[in-house]
Amino acid sequence: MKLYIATPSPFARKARITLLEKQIPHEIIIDNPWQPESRIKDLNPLAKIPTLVLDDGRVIHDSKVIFEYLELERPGHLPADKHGKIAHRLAEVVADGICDAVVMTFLENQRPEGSRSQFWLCRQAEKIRAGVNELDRQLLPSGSFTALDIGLAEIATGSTLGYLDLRYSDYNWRTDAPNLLKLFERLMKRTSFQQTVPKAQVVPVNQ
Ligand SMILES: N[C@@H](CCC(=O)N[C@@H](CS)C(=O)NCC(=O)O)C(=O)O
Repeated sequence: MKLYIATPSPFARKARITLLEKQIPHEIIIDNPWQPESRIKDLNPLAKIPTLVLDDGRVIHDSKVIFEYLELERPGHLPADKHGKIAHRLAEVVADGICDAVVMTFLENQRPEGSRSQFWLCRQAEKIRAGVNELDRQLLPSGSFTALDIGLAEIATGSTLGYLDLRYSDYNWRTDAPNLLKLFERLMKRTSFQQTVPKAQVVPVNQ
C-alpha cells in the first residue's frame, strides 16, 4: 500500500505511526496539497492528505477512516471494551480538533497583518488551550488514556503535541500539561515517533 502524506501534517503522522506500530509494509509518497502539481486531487475528491492507496487500487482517505481500516487489518490499538473504545475516539477527536485550530491559526497568520481577524485567532487559541487541558486531564496515573500502553488516543495526542511544537511554538503546552509532557517523552522514545517528526512545507500565502 501507498500512503500519501505531507511532512508537517499531524493527520498524516497518525496514519504513519499506526502503520509503523502495526509493522504493515508500505510506501510513503510525499505530496504538498497546496501546490498545483499535487496529485492528491486525482485520488481524493477533498484533495487532502493523508490518503491511502491499497495494492488493489482502492483509496481510503481521512486519518480516522485510515486508522479504522488498519485496525481492522491488524487489531491491537483500540481496547476491546465499549468505554475504552469511546475514550480513545474522544481523545482522537480532541487531538484532531486542536490540530484543526492550529491549521486555521496558521492560515490566518499568512494574511497581511491588518487583514487578520483577532476574534478568529482568539477563538482558535481558546480551543487549543482547552483541548490540551482536557487531554492532560484525561490521562490516567499510568500515563495512558486506558489500560492500553499505546493506542489510537496516544498516537493522535502525540502527533498533536509534535504539531504544536512545529506550528504553534509560542504556546508552551509543556507548562500547562505536565501529564502530556510525560506521555510525549515516553512516545518520543519509540521508533515510530522518531521516524515521523514533522517538518515544515511551503504553504501559499492567502489572497
Ligand atoms: N480530517 C482530515 C483532515 C486532513 C487535512 O486537513 N489535511 C490537510 C493537511 S494537514 C490537507 O491536506 N489540506 C489541504 C487542503 O485543505 O486543501 C483527516 O483527519 O485526515
